[in-house]
Amino acid sequence: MSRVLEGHLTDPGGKFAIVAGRFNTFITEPLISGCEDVLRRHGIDPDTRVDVIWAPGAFEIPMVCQAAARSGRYAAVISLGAVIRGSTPHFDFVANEVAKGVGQVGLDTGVPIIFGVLTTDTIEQAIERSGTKAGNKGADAGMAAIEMVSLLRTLEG
Ligand code: INI
Repeated sequence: MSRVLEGHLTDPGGKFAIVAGRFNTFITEPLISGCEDVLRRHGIDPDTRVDVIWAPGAFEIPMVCQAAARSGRYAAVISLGAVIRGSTPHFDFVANEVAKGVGQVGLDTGVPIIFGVLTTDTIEQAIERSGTKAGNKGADAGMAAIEMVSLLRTLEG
């Protein structure tokens, strides 16, 4: 029988940072609420253990995540943003940079950085994923943060 190592969905302790993009706040605010709600329901009080840090837009999210991770204050950093396709190639540049950058910060710092940035073709798709019929990706990101902190503790211990 194999030994199975996995993260648990119980409070792993420590503080959490949510790094959110101000661009498309009508989407990022409900993502933050969903994330805070799931953390709270797992025993992590947002008033004392969660900091929300605003970046101007998704493009800047990786650099802010890097600063938060390097501060040593957080068990995990959760990135939340909304990149919505328009009629110019701008979407592709922003979407590619944020995905690549967030992944890189996690590997460089060893702090779990969760990717909760929506990249959608339409505003409707973003609305669906921020607390309506396709769930709330902010809540999913909060769960992934708890699981990753727990998993890394298991692997390190
Ligand atoms: N930022 C977003 O977070 N979402 C978007 O959809 C978006 N679009 O499409 O332009 C966006 N652009 C701003 C970008 O993230 C930077 O803040 C800006 O270019 C300044 O560097």
